[in-house]
Amino acid sequence: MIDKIEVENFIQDLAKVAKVRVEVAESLEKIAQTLETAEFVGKETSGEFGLNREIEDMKASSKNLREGVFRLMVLGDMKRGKSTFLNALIGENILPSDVNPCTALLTVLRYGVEKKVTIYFNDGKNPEDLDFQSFKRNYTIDPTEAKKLEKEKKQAFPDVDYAVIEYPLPLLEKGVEIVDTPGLNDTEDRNELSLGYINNCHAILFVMRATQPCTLGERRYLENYIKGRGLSVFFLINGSDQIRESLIDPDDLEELAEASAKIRKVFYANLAEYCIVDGQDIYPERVFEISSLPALRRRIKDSFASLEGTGFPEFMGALNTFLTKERAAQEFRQAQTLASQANSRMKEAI
Ligand SMILES: Nc1nc2c(ncn2[C@@H]2O[C@H](COP(=O)(O)OP(=O)(O)OP(=O)(O)O)[C@@H](O)[C@H]2O)c(=O)[nH]1
Ligand SMILES: [Mg+2]
Repeated sequence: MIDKIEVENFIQDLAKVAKVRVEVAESLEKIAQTLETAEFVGKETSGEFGLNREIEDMKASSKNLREGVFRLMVLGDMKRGKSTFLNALIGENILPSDVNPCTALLTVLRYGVEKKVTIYFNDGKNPEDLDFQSFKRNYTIDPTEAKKLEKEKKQAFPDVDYAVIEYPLPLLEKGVEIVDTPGLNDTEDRNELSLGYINNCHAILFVMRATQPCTLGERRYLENYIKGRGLSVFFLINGSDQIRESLIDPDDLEELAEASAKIRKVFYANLAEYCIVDGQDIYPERVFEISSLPALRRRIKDSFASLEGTGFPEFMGALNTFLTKERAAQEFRQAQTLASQANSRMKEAI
């Protein structure tokens, strides 16, 4: 009986959330339309306000709310294992990953009955469907090319907007999408590709390396791009298997425990402030030590293999709680942030 009441309550709550979602979507759309009119009138008279970005972001967010899309963005410095983490999650080696700079496109992973890749262009060209082999071959940059482009401050595929991979992964049902991004680096122009998409996402999976705890660059990205955006951030401390490899004696368990404790301390000192939600410290629900490569290897051999010891079960548990319990609150928080950002930009422009 108790179960039945709980299920009914749950369904009622979901219906309420769906209703509020549409209301918030309509409000955002109205604000965007009003600003669009203001831009149009301004253009004819005193000049534009320069709010096109805000208008686009609010329209995208309104569309997401209507369609029930919830987007998680995988972000991090170069070579932290972002693509390997996603491949491990899928259980197949689909996203390009390498020791060399590699991911060159924003790649959105969404639910589809058939496995499929589509490239979307920004120059009016029709979208291109291709197989996974051609996707890896044609849209991965080699290291010399990457260095050259970085020097020239050019993008690898300037005519591509993003790629979409459709995949029959249960996690992606119910409108969850995960975005793989090119690694951040110190070229602002290149980062713009990943960071420009943040406002289309609700939560961040920030991937770091256990053996390079919180580099200066990473602290800067968090400070400049993540703080104060109303985003929920999960921190994935990847490559935890490498701590052992880096010891003088990999079989010395005491040395391993000591090294791990030291690393944990550094992460806690730097990440704790990003894990305070409504005044509460929820660090254990936001920071996870994972080993993506061993997890991927196990899943490629056997898709039902246990991932015990790789940190994946713990992270997946927290992500599931987040997606079922906190998702709606996060969606509304993000809509509020976008509206108030547009408000302050408008005031500045006036
Ligand atoms: N030992 C170990 N190696 C890993 C792990 N995760 C990733 N790697 C390796 O690290 C290298 C980089 O991995 P990627 O997944 O391409 O990293 P990325 O962050 O997507 O790189 P960019 O897209 O170029 O920024 C690859 O050689 C992976 O095999 C891990 O958990 N353990
Ligand atoms: Mg990558």
